Amino acid sequence: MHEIAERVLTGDPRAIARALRWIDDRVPQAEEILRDLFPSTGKAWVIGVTGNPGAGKSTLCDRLIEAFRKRALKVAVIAVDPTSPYTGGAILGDRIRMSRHATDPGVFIRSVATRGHLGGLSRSARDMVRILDAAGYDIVIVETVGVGQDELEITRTAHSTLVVMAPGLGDEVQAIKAGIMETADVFAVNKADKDGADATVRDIELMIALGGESLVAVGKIRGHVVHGGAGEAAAHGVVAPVGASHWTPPISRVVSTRGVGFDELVAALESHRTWLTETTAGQERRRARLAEELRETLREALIEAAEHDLAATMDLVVASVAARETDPYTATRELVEKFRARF
Ligand SMILES: Nc1nc2c(ncn2[C@@H]2O[C@H](COP(=O)(O)OP(=O)(O)O)[C@@H](O)[C@H]2O)c(=O)[nH]1
Ligand SMILES: [Mg+2]
Repeated sequence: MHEIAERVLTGDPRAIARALRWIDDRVPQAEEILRDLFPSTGKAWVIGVTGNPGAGKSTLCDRLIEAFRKRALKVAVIAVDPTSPYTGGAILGDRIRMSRHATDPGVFIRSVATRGHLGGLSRSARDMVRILDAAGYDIVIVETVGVGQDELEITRTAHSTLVVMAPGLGDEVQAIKAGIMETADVFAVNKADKDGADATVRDIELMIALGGESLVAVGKIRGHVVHGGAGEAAAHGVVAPVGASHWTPPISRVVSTRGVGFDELVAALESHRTWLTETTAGQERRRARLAEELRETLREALIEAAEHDLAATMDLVVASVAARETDPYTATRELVEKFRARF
């Protein structure tokens, strides 16, 4: 076993930081470590936190850390931030908002820059989660910066996705339409101390109620199990009974700046975790995610191998397609056959 992997297993923060950096930089040792550590993963509960910038995600994460620490659980946070000039300060902001936990050995906080490596980010996030999982953190929180497609990808690596909404941001409904509904396992309406929180709750309830069949269909395709038409239960923050085949996202009102409503929020998250582990639908979802990951890594590895093996032939084939001696369709089929013949 790699020395760094061994040290990660003992929870050594410096080894953890090193391993995370290797993943971020995509150095070859990263895969070696991930292979070594994989058998020791699968224990942590991974919570994705997403929502519009300014909704209060970092402030809320700080309170979640507090709530889980009170329950004697070790917590790690990965805050994903793009290093754009507009949000460059966000990294520092996240650190500051959670800084009171910096000296607690049961808490590990790390900001990750997106650096524009789009699709690769969800893979990096997933691999980083595995390091923290192997290192013994009971809870790994992944805070994303916004609600775009990338963020949705990242939260899909989570077991439970918490969508943070807040009154007064104006585009809640837009964000919901953008695909958040099929990702949300629990909603937090933050800034419940401000006017408009009730309206935000109603918006979400409405979207859940209107979601209906189309959401269920989309959710299944994406490996999520979403139940529409159950606004009634969600309306009162009632958590769906364990054993239900569908999950209805509950809505919790919180005031993150003051730490109000967090017992309810943690209870809502915990009931989702129980649903995941104890129902067939939940177990299927976890399996679907792993299958998806495997397909993704296989696709990448195959493309890489094929491009490598066929590099020499490619130039010739391109030339003969250009000369109209063959067509791209036949050429592709012949290249695939040539590649397969190697096995
Ligand atoms: N009134 C009020 N303000 C809040 C609350 N939670 C966060 N904020 C403020 O909202 C702003 C954005 O918070 P932040 O956690 O950085 O949001 P993020 O961009 O989603 O991570 C900060 O000024 C917070 O102090 C809350 O519950 N009530
Ligand atoms: Mg933040």
